[in-house]
Amino acid sequence: MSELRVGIAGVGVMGADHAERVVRKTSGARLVAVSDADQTRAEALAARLAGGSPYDNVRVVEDPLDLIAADDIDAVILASPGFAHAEQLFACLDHGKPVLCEKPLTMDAASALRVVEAEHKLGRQLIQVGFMRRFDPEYDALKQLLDSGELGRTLLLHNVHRNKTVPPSFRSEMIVRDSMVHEVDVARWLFGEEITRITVRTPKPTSLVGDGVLDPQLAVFELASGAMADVEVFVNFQVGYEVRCEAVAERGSATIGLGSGVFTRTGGQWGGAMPADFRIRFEQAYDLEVQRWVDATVRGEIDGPSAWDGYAAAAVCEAGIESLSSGRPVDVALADRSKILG
Ligand code: ISE
Repeated sequence: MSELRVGIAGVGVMGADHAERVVRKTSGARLVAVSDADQTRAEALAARLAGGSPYDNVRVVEDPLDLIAADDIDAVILASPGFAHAEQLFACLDHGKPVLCEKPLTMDAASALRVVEAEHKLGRQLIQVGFMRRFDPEYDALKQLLDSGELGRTLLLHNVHRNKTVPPSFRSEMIVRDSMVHEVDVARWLFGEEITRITVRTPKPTSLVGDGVLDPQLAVFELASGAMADVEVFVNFQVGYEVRCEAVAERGSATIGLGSGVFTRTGGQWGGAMPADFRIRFEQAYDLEVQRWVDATVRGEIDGPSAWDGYAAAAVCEAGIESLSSGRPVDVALADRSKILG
């Protein structure tokens, strides 16, 4: 396979971004087709990409399942809404199509586990989950530092995750499933172990979004070894996009996410710009994620978070949503990995 022919299902904010990325920044891949529940949006995107050959023939496919089945599509990027993922992932597995699936893998742990089992039955990994922070150079450097053992064993993570604003449709549960899920993955990845318990507490909510949305949220994750991670997620922070992570280890700590943008000191003041959203802050991570997914897919592999990682995150978020309403710690019900994957 010399050039990977890619189809994208769902071209809202993230899918449209990935379409541009595949066309303009990714080598060894070619965007063949897009689909979206909003046909007009898909057509507008295809027209926008039609600036010059060879991309002036990106076609719009009405049904995402037809896009997945198409003979001229080798691999799929799923950026459709989370509730559509399960059906589309099963279709990818049925057709043997490698897929880069935006998070969440699916909406609940039970369906995510069915996806893991179906992929395992096929005997090869076709699913990679879009936890793009693993490709961010700062997170990557932090992971390497912690793994080197230079700071001793890692004991704690403190995380901050703030969006400037989110659409009004963003409910309290989505703060767990769509935003906090990134820290769930970061904690599992940096510690290299599973989260066994989660507590989500809700401080006084911001008055700037009404309708009972519990924002910000504070969560504590407990990991199998007894290590812990905390995170403040505040998705209507108003100022800009901010993601920080401090790892505390036996012989020191390391922080990332302090220095995005130009930091100035002048006229008795210091400061810098804040990115408006995650597409700017994590642009390099998304670029690397897609390029490495394309390269690995051509080799017949995945290179990043697996279906199991997507399932484990879904199981933690499900427990987190339960804790969101009770405020109490909830144990994570995770299937036995060795029994499922052998
Ligand atoms: C969004 O869907 C993302 O995935 C961003 O990375 C996250 O920071 C944001 O809170 C989510 O809404």
